[in-house]
This record gives sequence, C-alpha cells and structure tokens, in this order.
Amino acid sequence: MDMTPPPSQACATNGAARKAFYEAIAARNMTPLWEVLHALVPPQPATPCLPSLWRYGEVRPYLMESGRLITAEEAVRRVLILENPALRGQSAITQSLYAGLQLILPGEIAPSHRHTQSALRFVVEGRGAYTAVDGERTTMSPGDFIITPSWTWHDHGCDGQEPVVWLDGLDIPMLRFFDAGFAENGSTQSQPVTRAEGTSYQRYGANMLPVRYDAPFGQTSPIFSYPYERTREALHQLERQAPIDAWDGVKLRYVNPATGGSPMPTMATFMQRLPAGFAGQPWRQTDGAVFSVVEGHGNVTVARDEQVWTFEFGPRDHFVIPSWHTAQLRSAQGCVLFSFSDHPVHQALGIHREERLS
Ligand code: 1HN
Repeated sequence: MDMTPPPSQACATNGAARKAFYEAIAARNMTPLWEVLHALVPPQPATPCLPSLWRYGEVRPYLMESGRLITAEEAVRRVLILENPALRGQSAITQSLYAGLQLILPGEIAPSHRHTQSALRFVVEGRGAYTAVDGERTTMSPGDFIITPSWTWHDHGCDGQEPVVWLDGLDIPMLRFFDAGFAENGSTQSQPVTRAEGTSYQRYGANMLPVRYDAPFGQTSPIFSYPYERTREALHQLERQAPIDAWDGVKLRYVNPATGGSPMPTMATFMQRLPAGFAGQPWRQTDGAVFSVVEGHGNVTVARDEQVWTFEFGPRDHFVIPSWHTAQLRSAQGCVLFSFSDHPVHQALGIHREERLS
C-alpha cells in the first residue's frame, strides 16, 4: 500500500518538520544553504549601496561649524564622513571604500600617526596646508592628488591664512573585512622633516627613476603628490588634439611610475575632462566610484532596474556611483572630475567587469 501523503499534506508536514530542523541546527550555529543560496550568488551584483550626491553648498557650512566646535588636535582628524545612505553607521561610502571631507584651519596641526589603511587626499578648497609623509612635507593646492601609503607616519598642518578642505579616500572597509587593521600614534605632534619638499616628485615624477630604485613603500607609488597643474594641462591639450571617448570624455588614470599600476594597491584614481556639449554614453562596472567635481558643471544619470537618479553637479560637489549601476555623464559647458574606486582589487582578483552600453 502507498503510504506517501498527497502533495499538499507533504508540504505542510515538511514545513513544520523543516522549521523544527532549522531551529535545532541553529542552536548549533548551523544554517541551511538552500534557504540563502540565491542571495549568496546573485545573478548580478546586488549592492545595497545607493547613488548619492553631497552638494558642497550644503556641506561647507557644517564643515565650518565643525571648525568652531572642535580643534583638529582634539579631533585628531576633523572630518565629516560621507556615508552611503544605505550604509549609515558603517563609515563607508561603498562596501569597500571610505570617504570624508577634512577641514584644517590656519595654525592647526592634525597629529602624527600611522595605520595599515592606505589614504588618498584630493584637495577641494584652500591653500597653505601641508601634509607630511615619511619625513617629507607637501604643500596642498586645489586639485592636487596626494598619497599616504600604508603604515607611513603622517600629519597635517596649516601655515596659511585660510581654511583648507580635502577629500579623504581610504580602504577602511576593506581592511576591516580582512581584520587587518593596525594603528599607532606618533611620539611628537609633527614628525621631523628629513627631506626637502618636492624630493619624491624630483626622484620619481620626471618619467625617470633613481638608478638603484628600491620601492620605498612596497606596491604604493613613491610619489606623494600629483599636482593638478600637470594633470589639468594634459587633459586640456588632449581635449583639443585627441579623440574624445564617447563614455568618458578625456579620462586618464594616475599611475605608480615604477609599475604602471595604480598608485595604491587598493585604490585607483582618475581625472577626466568632459568637453563642452558632452553627452556621454551609458556604462556600468563592478567597481563603485566616488567623484569629486573639480571645475565646471554637469549632470550624471544613474539607473538600476527601474530606479533612476539624476544629479546636477558643480565645483566641489561629491557623488558616488555604486557597483553595477548604469551611469551617464553630461556637461553643457565642460567640466573636470576626479574619481577613485577599488578597481585594482577587482583586477587583482580577476573579477572586474565593465559594460559600455549605447
Ligand atoms: C586618517 O588617518 C586621516 O590621516 C583621515 O588625515 C581620515 C579616517 C579613518 C581613519 C584614519 C588622515 C581617516 C584617518
């Protein structure tokens, strides 16, 4: 005689049995894969991150207010973190990247420390501040891209007359994921200066390298500062003389001159110029990217499934395009955009994907 219950009854019986089973194994720190399999390996990236824009006109008053509430010394780093709206409380702008806007006022010092997290600075406003890395100071000017390699002593100061603001980009969420973060405070507020300003640029930044080059910071670029003057000139000349890419306009990536790879092992940095009248083609890629608007105005349309966001942007605004969101850039008058992403990690792992759509 067939003892198999009819299908509906099998399901009901099974449902209760499964629930009891899940509870039993849960008490032993186990869980059934078949309940989560689909979410673990989604058909395409399913980032929780949202596109977001931070208008500088709205952010700046809060930054200046923070300058009245706390000194750089007390804060150690006086920064307003740009948090992805979908990752509040996690100090993250994407799942792998941290971004913040740091303020230093005339006469202030942000004390010396070091950590295994790599940092980039992109100068947004003001002159006269410096950052010191491994015994060498670099004066900051708007548009300069500056590096703090992993585990190097660094402190900042402001000898000028005006507030200075820069974008910090760090690989904090990545190192947190790997549980590989270490940090140490310096024994003095400002580290001793042991080399003349510009030494790293002269040694490594003239398309030449010292004859017995020995990478001072492992995989990280030996150049501390990539001045905007040079970058800007290159982009403007290329705009006049070379073909314009239909997706990116004129886009260059910063390099470690000794390897041709990204300036830091965890973060790639880019600068691009959209010519006047540029209406870019849409693209999507797995590396989520953070943008800092350097000059000019434009807009970006970001889409995912049925959702569409359009951000009008101007100088010093910041925005994030998360992984696998389709993006499209436009500029009526022309503009210059700095950006950074976790591209080198995708590349190292062989998981980077990009689609250029039309
Ligand atoms: C840090 O050291 C700096 O050196 C900026 O300016 C932001 C965010 C988290 C941890 C360390 C800096 C930081 C940071």
